[in-house]
Amino acid sequence: MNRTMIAQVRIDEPARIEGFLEHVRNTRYMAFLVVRDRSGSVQATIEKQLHPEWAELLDTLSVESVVSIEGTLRENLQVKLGGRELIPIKLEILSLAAPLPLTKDSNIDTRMDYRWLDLRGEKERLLFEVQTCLVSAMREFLLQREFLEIHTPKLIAAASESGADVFEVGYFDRKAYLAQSPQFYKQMAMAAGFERIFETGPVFRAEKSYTNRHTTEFTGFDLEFSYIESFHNVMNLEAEMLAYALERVQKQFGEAIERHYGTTVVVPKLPFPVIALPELYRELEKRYGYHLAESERGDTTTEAEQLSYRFSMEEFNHEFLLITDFAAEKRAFYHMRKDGVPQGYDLVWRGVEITTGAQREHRYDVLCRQAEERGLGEDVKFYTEFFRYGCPPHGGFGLGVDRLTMMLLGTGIKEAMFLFRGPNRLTP
Ligand code: AMO
Repeated sequence: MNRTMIAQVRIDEPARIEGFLEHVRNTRYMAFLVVRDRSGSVQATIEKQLHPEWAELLDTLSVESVVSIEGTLRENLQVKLGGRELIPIKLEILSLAAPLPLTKDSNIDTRMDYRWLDLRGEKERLLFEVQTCLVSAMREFLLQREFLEIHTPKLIAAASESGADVFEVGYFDRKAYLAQSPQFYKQMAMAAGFERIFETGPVFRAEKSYTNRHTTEFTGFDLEFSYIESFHNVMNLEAEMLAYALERVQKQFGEAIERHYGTTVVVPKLPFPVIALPELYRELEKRYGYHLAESERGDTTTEAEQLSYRFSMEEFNHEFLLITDFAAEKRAFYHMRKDGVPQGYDLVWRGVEITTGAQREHRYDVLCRQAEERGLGEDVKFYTEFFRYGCPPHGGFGLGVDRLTMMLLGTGIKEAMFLFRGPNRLTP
């Protein structure tokens, strides 16, 4: 008999189900087994005197073992789990579980040590259903607009964002680096005439940060497109894409997210509010007494990002805030500048940065000059070459998928990733 998903089993029809044992209650005359697969759970009810041959097996059964049960589903309104129970005629243990090292109250590090057990919960599974929905909606949005999906190398010859925070790896008899961003290659695709591309893939940062939003390896959702007039085209595309994806998530999972995570999914209104960084600092000081020395105001701080959520809600009734006009020395050398001001932005959602985007400098001479100012001349020569033989004006952004998921559900970054990587964590 073929396996049937638990949610598909029909009353009075024989079926075979397979799954984990969520709960075992073995009494003198009766045994109750709650079996869970990816579609749901059901109780199997065993009248022990009808199956003396299972006595020993039932005594050994432990929670989270994997079982296969054949039987017929009957209606029984006394059963709490959906008013139905499976009456087994065959019972087999496929894999016996050792006593569990994890409880509901285990701390986050123990949960990470046994992540595969932690992930068996309905709440944890939901997170990945939501993430799948989110990423596939973003992909769909871009495919509808004729973007190509590309896959760029993660082993590279030069640091892609800045010399600091880069992992060095042995590469035969020389050194290579793990990509801190697909930045160089998504721009190469513009020089190749692709016009519109995106990529979702691993991004590495050798940052010794121990916050709930930093990790040393994350999933980036990056895109780049040509023939833009300014970085406002980039901001608008991102806002539209996020509104599209969040609407999908709200429809499919809004209720479940509310129930499991206590967070409301709000479909953001378009356009997203925009504010220049100096103006934001003036507002934060005026409204909340947040003071920062003038010399520090070229970049956002963690506190400023957090406060900007309050500001954005009060001023615009919007969870998202686009921040522009950062100081040139705080931004990457490849950002286009206009009167010295980088033509880029950060997108902050519920007080945490989720994206950096910009129009790029596509003029070869200007780009080389900006690279040299940072002492990057030789290292990035392979990259500046992309702009020597004609390249359209272009821009794009990099969005952290883990940050996006975490802000959507209101978790920390460790829970929002399949497997977290940090300065102290390389396993499992
Ligand atoms: P940036 O360095 O801002 O920009 O990275 C883009 C986005 O990636 C996420 N992110 C992180 N997520 C988890 N842990 C980290 N340590 C971490 N660092 C960054 C954030 C961030 O907004 N090349 C540019 C993008 C571009 O201009 O296209 C870049 O990498 O969500």
